[in-house]
Parts: sequence; structure tokens; C-alpha cells
Amino acid sequence: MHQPISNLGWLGRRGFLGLAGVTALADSPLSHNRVAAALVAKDTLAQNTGSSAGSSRGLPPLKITDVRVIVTCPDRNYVLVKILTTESGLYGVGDATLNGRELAVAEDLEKHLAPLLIGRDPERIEDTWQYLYRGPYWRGGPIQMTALAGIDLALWDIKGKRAGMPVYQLLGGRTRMGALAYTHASGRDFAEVEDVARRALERGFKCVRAQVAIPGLEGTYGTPGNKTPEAAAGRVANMASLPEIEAFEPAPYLRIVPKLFEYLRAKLGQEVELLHDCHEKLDPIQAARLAHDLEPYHLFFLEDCLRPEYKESFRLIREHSTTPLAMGELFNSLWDCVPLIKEQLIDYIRCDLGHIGGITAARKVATLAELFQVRTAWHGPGDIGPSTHAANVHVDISIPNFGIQEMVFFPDVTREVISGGPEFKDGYMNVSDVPGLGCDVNEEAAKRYPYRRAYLPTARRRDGSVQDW
Ligand code: KDG
Ligand code: MG
Repeated sequence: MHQPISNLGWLGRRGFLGLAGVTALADSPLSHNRVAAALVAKDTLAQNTGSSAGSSRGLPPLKITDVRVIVTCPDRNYVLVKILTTESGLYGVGDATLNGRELAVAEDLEKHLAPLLIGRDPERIEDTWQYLYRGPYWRGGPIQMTALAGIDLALWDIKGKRAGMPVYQLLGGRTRMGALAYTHASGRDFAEVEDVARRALERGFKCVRAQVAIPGLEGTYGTPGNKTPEAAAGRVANMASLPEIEAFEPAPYLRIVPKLFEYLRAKLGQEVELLHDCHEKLDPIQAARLAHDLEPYHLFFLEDCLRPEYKESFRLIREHSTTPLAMGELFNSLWDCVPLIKEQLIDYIRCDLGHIGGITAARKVATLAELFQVRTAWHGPGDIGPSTHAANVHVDISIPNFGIQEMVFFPDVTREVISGGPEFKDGYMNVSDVPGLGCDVNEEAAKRYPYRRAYLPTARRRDGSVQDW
């Protein structure tokens, strides 16, 4: 019978969700898995009779033998996908982390997607993407697209390893020597934001995203509240096991943000690039006013002003302001990006590779954006794993229309479980030339950090009504 993966007792005993392999799963008493495996074998047979079988430099045909889904919490929760192949020692590692909904993705991967992968040729990335996206009829949504991204990254990792090349070479090779990066400076008041920003500049950053608390309101997205900036930097392990409630009011927010940037320009000068994240919480006319009021401070961009449903409302902001606009971290469909890009309503598209379907999806978004003079600014928070950060940078350094890259420094405990990933130097991110994406997972270490339920905060207005966080 179906065993719910969210059974925390089972999770607690195992410490992580490691499939012994879908080979084992197919042998299990779960009859639906046996049926799925048989169907897949049939589908795979059809695919592998094509001329592509074994066409990689005369190497023998490759097949997927096992898909392991690893849920672990080294500082915060991550869902990792490890795909093994018939070639001894050849496997790929992907990241399928969706903050606050990790177990839903893990369940989708284990129960629905893994059985479909066994026996397939891992080199057929585009075909697998189409098969998993369009094949099941039900398509899209953050859970499915995150699961698909995890698989996609693992397949690109395998392809790079088999080719003996870093993934950026497979994407066309370098267009730049590094990816311009930005970090976060947040504070309870202007002086604290300035202090954090100065430390970032000393560390080599040329671009800083600034967020400040709204006086009189409990918690504001991206600010420390009562915590130190470090504690608030997004460590899920510190977050509540039920959502914290934050307060938001647009009027004081719209008053304080321009003042913050007036202050920062006065203190830090013109050279530093400044950014700000509205986190999808404004109405169109409020966003238009904020973008207009921020014009004197020449932001690099104003991020995610509106809820993802309201793409056409970006026209209103454009009519009122020349502040550059970025949008997209909540998108989970390629088609979400189309109207904003083709009408040139934004300047930066900032999808999350881990939530939109991985590198295969990002390449298409980037190419569409290139044709309309829109640049990329892929989402890069701490709640996606190092493999997605690596994928970001492999794409960044191989496309012509890269804009900027959000990044975080992972703590040692995360690196103990997931090694590799991009490195920061003098304001830029880079990846090494190791074949594949350059990340690996230590499955034994992962077991030492079992999943811990954690939610993002939710926000309410003073009158108690729900507000976008
Ligand atoms: O899980 C939510 C975070 O990824 C998001 O709040 C981070 O807005 C974010 C950003 O710009 O990094
Ligand atoms: Mg954001």
C-alpha cells in the first residue's frame, strides 16, 4: 500500500529519504510501481532504438539505474536528487528544494518521477524534460517544476561528467570571465543597513541589495526584526515550526524606502550598485509611485514589485518611471516570462532555475530575453542548494545577456553535506572547470541532519487581513 513519505516517524528513523533505488522499489510489494517500471521499460525500449544510442564518442549506451532522493537539513532543508547510471561511478547530483514544501517535492520525485526514469538514456535531457513535463498531462506548478529541475540538473551533471567538461562548455562556452554578484544588506535602521553594506563592499561586492525594517511594524521581508542580521539571513533551522506572522503596511513602507536610498547614496556614494526587493507585496499604483520616487538614487533594479499574477500591470509602472525593473522569482512556467519579455516591461528576468525546470528551461528564457534586450538575474537565495547556484553560474557565464547574480555564502555545515558550488572573488561568481556542475553530496553526512519542518513567515495588515509576504 501507499506509504506516505510525510510520515515523520519513518523520516525520523531513516533520518533522510533515501530510496534504496527504484530497482528495489520495483521489486517491492507496491504493485503500482511494478506496473510503472514495466511501462517505462516499454517507453525506454522505444526511445533507445533510435540512432542516438551509444552515440557519445563511441561510448556504450548509458541507462539510468537508480534515483535517490535525499532530504536533509544541514542548517536548512534541502532536497537532493542523485541519479546513477550503468557506467560505474557515473552519477549526477541535482537540487530540488522548495522552501517550506520540501516533502511534497520529495514525494513527487520518489513516487511519481523516479519510476519513469529507470532505464532511460540520461543523455537525452530535452526529451526527458518534455516527457516529464508534457507526458503526464498534468503540468506545471512549483512542486512539479522543482522536481523536474532537480532531475534536469542531475542530467546536465551526468552529461558534463561524461563529456569531461564543465556544463558551461556544453552551453556554448564562456562569454565572460565571471558573473557579477550581489549580496544582501539588511538592518533594523539605516545605520545598521549601512554597516552591513560597508562590510559587503570590504569583502569585494560591487552590488548590494538593501532592505530596512518599517518603524512600528513587527518584521518586514528581508529585515532582521528582533534578530541579528546574521540570524535573519534566512537560516530555516532558526525559523518557526509554524509560520511566524509579520506585519506590513504599504504607506510607511513607501515612505521609508526612498529615504533609505537617499541615506545610502549620501553615505556610500554613487559607485556602488544598489538594489531593492519589494517581494511581490505592492499594488500597481504603489509600485509605480515607489519606482518613481527611487529614480534619483539610480537603482540597479527594483525587484519583484507585483504579485506574479499581474504581469500586465507592469505597464503602469513603466509609464511612470525609468527605474529598471526585475521580476520572476515566483514564476514556475516558461510561459509566465513571455508577456513581460516580449513587451519589454522589465529589464531583468529573475526566474529561479530550481523552480522553473532547471537549465533546460533557463536556456530558453535567456534566449527569449536576449531577443528583447532583457537581461538575466536568476534568483539565488540560501533556500536553494549549491547545485542550483552552480547551475545559475554555468548559465550566467555562457549567455550573452547575463545581468547580475544573487548569491549567498553557505555555512560549513551545509558544505559538509553538499560540496562544491560556485566561488566568490572580487565581486564576481565563478565555477571551476571540473566536469559537470561541480557539486557532490555526502549521503552519510546527510543522514546526520534529518529534515526539520519549517515554514516561511506569513504577513498580515494591521486590520488582520492577509498580505503578501
Ligand atoms: O523562499 C523564499 C525566498 O527564496 C525568497 O524570499 C528570497 O526574495 C528572495 C530573494 O530575492 O532572494
Ligand atoms: Mg526576491
